[in-house]
Amino acid sequence: MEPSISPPLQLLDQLGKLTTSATANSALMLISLHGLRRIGNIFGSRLSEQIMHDLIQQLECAIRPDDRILRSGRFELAVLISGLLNRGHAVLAANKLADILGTPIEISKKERKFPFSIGMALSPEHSCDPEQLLRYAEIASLASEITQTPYQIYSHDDLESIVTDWDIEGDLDNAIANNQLSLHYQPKISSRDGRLLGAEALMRWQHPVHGMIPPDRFIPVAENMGIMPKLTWWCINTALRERIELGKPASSLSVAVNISALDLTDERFIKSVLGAIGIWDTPPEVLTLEITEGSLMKDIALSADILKRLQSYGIRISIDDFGTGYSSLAYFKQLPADELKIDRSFIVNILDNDLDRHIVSTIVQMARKLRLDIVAEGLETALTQQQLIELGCDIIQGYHIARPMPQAEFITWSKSHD
Ligand code: G
Ligand code: G
Ligand code: MN
Repeated sequence: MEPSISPPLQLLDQLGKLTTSATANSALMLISLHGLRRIGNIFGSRLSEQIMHDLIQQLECAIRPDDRILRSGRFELAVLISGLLNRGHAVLAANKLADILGTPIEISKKERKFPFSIGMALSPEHSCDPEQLLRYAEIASLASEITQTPYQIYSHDDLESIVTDWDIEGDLDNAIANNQLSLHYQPKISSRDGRLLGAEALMRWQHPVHGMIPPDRFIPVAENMGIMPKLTWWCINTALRERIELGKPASSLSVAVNISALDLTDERFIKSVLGAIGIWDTPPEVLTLEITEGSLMKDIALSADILKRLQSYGIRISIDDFGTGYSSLAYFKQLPADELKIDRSFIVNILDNDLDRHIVSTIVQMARKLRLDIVAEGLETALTQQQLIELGCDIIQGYHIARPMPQAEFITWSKSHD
């Protein structure tokens, strides 16, 4: 028996015919019915096939006679819409189809809505070549899935970010070995007398092709790849080693390292931190671990336990971006903490927003009662510093004091600051 050609190739074949015969603009929409796969798993293929069949019929009724629907996979459809006057009409068509797919279906006496995504590429705007068009629609469909929006029209930015993510993934694992990572340091100082108390270490990645990649961009990728523990390990060791090189004030200077919530899902993290302070002969109380309040909420019991055990060795715990995590005080109570960092979104506005000023003032008072150090981050002006002193905030950090800088620059800065 001859093997039948695969659905994607069939689709390309059909697309070729349709794009050459289509007179005006056309659009290719790829519909992925993620929810249907689940229904198939739970209730069996007979039901998912029945639903697929009904959906195709409804979609057929909604499109024009010249348009085509093809089944491109078990849970995928391709819709080719032709004769579009402009992009706006493609959006109208996508909305119409999304409405149909978003209508709840009754299964086992329950109304269920199931997730789907639609990616759309336009011809000739994006490409006239069927293979390119299909690729672009697939990328848009991925963007629709990631952003959880009913549909996305292809944009070159989507392609760029998918390509760089892919590049980043490939290179991140080797970034440590290839010496592409470094730490920048941002001072934390006493708000009253300006004394230098410590520094926050912030990771930087100098990529050979993409240049400086900010941590916001590569840390989520590292988390997805499962190599975050390795990066954190590098970060802690580098910060402790470089702290020794800081010179005169280093013996009392504390260094803060950001850790990821994922680091706190594995008890081996404790050993790895203790190992690092052993190697670098660091007094535990000069190492602070900053953890974002919001990121912890998933498995609070285990994370809190790991943090408590680290704290019991004298390592300091700082709750970063405090106030943005939607957490209740009951939840906060479970967390061990030595320091709270008030998120910079509150600090930026304290001069002209009464509510933000009250919030900061309340956090400062609470922190005092709990005997926690309180740090204001994102301090950008002298007036704000004055206001923070009045509110009782002891420690400040922000561009007004200094931007994060490479270690050598930080050494010079700390000498001239004395
Ligand atoms: O440094 P900015 O310098 O752009 O940092 C952006 C964000 O990345 C901040 O929220 C910061 O906490 C985070 N970040 C920077 N360095 C590290 C790091 O070494 N580990 C983790 N987990 N986060 C970091
Ligand atoms: O989330 P975390 O607190 O770790 O974030 C540190 C981030 O804040 C880094 O990206 C750092 O560059 C940035 N940052 C530090 N000081 C300031 C400041 O004064 N203003 C602004 N907008 N960002 C700052
Ligand atoms: Mn931080």
